[in-house]
Amino acid sequence: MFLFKGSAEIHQSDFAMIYIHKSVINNFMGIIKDRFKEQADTVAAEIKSIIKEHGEKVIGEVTLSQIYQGMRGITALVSETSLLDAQDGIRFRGYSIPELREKLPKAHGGSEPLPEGLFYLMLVGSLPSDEDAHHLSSVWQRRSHVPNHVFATIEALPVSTHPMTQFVVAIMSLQTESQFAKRYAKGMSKKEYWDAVFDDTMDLIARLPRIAAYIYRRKYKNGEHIQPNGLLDWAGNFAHMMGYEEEGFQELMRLYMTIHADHEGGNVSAHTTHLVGSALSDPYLCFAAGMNGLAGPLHGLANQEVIKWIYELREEIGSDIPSKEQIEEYVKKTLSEGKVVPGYGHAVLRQTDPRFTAQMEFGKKHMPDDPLVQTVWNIYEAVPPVLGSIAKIKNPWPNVDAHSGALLVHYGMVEYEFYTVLFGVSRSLGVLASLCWDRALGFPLERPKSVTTTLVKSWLEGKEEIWGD
Ligand code: HAX
Repeated sequence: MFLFKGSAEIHQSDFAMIYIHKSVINNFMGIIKDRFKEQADTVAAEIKSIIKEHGEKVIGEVTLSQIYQGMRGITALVSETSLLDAQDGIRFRGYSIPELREKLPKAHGGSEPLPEGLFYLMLVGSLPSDEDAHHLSSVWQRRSHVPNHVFATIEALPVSTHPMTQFVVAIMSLQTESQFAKRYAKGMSKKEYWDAVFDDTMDLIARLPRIAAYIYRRKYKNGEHIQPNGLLDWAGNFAHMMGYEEEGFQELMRLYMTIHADHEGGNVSAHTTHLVGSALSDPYLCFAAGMNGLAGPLHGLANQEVIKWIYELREEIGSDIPSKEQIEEYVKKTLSEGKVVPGYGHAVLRQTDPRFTAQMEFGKKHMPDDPLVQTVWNIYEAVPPVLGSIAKIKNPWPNVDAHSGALLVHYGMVEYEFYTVLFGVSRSLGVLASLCWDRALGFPLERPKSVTTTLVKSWLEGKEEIWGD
């Protein structure tokens, strides 16, 4: 048995030389679990007193437009892991992306944050030490075994099946391993829900890179699979299993897995995971549901759509380096055909997404002369003025998906249909940390009220009380 030593100076390169007993890892799991539970108990007590003293405080009002138009701006959820500001973008437990890139633990020799560290931050609520993050890498390595029937289930699908569908089917087949489902079936006390969800969360996150890499190699690399490397961190090993050994790509995966992890609670993948969890569906069922939402083109699938759109643009104008004027013309054509410009706009953000900026900085450092990356930057100059001139579009600025594909293509990952799976692996960190919080805080079944347009009309005619029962 191996992996790590229990000292603060542990590095990824040390892993090869260090053997440790399983019980030490289990003990560390216990430490994270204890820290999480301690935090959750404190917050649960605070919430109890907030509801007791201020439960009737009105925090907003709801208009008819809002219920007909996607519930924008209705504050209706509590999600502890991150908070989105329309101007400043996402903050994870108060830390912005630039702050996290500086403060979170890194792989040895690397300069991008380890997603393990972000997960710890979202789960426990405070920054991890280097040791915490590296130990989490080891815990996930140890729990990453994927049963054979999952691979057999993937193999039962036609290879042409979209990678996101393969991913969701694989997650569903892994549900056989749910501790929560097993313990619930045996008769588990409410007080233990969080504990079983915590265990499932760790197992599921640990196993996702193996599953995603399997789908990638199956679909695009003739089924020539690559065994995990137990010496690498979670994202580095994911890169390795997909067949990318370059340090730059591993660094990109660490950044990618960090910045895509969470975007507060109301986005489709996070909200769906949370909603399904409120029925006490186990984390596998919840996460698979969330991934079905991520697979939509207005959400996570936008990352594949961006690259597709750029390739079509290049083909149409017959050049790999379209000018800003040519891009502008193509944007107008896209709009005139009744399509959206992928990678631009956001339901909440009203500025350039800091996740876009982080990727742009990565591009400037690692590949400033790449023509596709430069095209992404030219699009960034050309698109906002065009979208900004259309009154109905509230945010003409790029979101996270506008940049990611070009960085992947630079390292040779050209199979854009796979990109949303990468997003999904990352998103597990945020939505499952949130699910642990949901169960630890004892959040109940979610059941908002819906109405019919007939009822709305009778409200407007004064025939029915809006606040009636
Ligand atoms: N291109 C063309 N039209 C756009 C647009 C864009 N990029 N962004 C918004 N609009 C349109 C909307 O389609 C809507 O038109 P209709 O009223 O005719 O339906 C109108 O402008 C108002 O939209 P909005 O209020 O500005 O934005 P929404 O909150 O309704 O939608 C979306 C937000 C992200 C769905 C939207 O901006 C969009 O479709 N963008 C392109 C797809 C995309 O990049 N999605 C990824 C978003 C980030 C994410 O979740 N990643 O996973």
